[in-house]
Amino acid sequence: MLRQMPWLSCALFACAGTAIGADHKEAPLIAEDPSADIADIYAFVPADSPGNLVLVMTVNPFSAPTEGVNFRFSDNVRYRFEIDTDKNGVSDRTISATFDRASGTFDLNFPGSVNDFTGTVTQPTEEPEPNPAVINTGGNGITAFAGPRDDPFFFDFVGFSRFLAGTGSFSGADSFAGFNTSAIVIEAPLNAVTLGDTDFALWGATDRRRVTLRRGSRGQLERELGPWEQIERMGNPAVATALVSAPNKDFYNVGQPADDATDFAGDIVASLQSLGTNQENIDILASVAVPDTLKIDTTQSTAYPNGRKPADDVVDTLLFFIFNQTPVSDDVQMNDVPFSETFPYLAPPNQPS
Ligand SMILES: [Ca+2]
Ligand SMILES: [Ca+2]
Ligand SMILES: [Ca+2]
Ligand SMILES: [Ca+2]
Repeated sequence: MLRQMPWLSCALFACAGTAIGADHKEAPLIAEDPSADIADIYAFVPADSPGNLVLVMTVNPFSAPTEGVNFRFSDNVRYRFEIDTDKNGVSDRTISATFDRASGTFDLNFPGSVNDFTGTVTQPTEEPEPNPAVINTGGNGITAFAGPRDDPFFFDFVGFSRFLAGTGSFSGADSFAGFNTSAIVIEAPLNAVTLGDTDFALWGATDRRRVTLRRGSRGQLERELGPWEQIERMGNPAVATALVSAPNKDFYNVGQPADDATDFAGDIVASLQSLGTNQENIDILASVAVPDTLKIDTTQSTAYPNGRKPADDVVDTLLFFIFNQTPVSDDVQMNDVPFSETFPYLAPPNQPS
């Protein structure tokens, strides 16, 4: 299909000088910081618990199973889900996680702190079998998991790159197959997330603390922890990777969704125009991506772009609108390993044999 689209240009996926994914290594600065680099964000209503919401954040993209024990959450990163109940691009409620490697635990913080609790991290291992998933249970029916999982994203980006280079096309091979990520999965009653709003938006972000190391007046070594500073964010797959221009990708990551229309809509529209997307479909994609938040109406079934389930073929959905509602597929329709029907929903990590 893509061979018949000569107007397809390098604006999509190929010219960033970074790897290509949903949000994997999408910008120069965050690509150097894997444990804070969000690969994907998901939000969905689980089939067997319609009053609940599941939130997923994956980091450490392209974790190789043979080096599994080196891919962990950082003690110096705060992992955030921002909940935007009135969909104006300004956060109204925050759910965050911070990690303590020495104790192997993570602290989950909920709005108003009433549901805060500490969980145990599922540790990576290089044994042939992964460690069993530790499912942590807090008050108010909240469950949480943090640890290695198979990367739930699927896409033939190699085929796409070869097509753009004029040397090949889609082969149906999932470029993310066999790689892991570090995943945070939280399932909570909707009232613990939104105070009862059923139609809202959300995004993920990571912060690092500014750390000052110095020698004190008596010659002692001192370490001072400064404020948290946002270094990464993600709402929809492929927006930062594909539609924000290369010079603006780092700026996008430190920005706020409320500013997206001012700061990045021009970039996004120009990228789509260069791909031949017409105004009708630019308007549809802009309603999804500007501001770059994941919208979800929990009274409707989850299917991207109404929320996002791990199984949703988001690449094909985006290609459909980018190419003016022409069905286009990378021929990868599902993840390389089955998802679980039950918490934590993502597949266990790939292990070295
Ligand atoms: Ca990222
Ligand atoms: Ca808001
Ligand atoms: Ca996978
Ligand atoms: Ca696909």
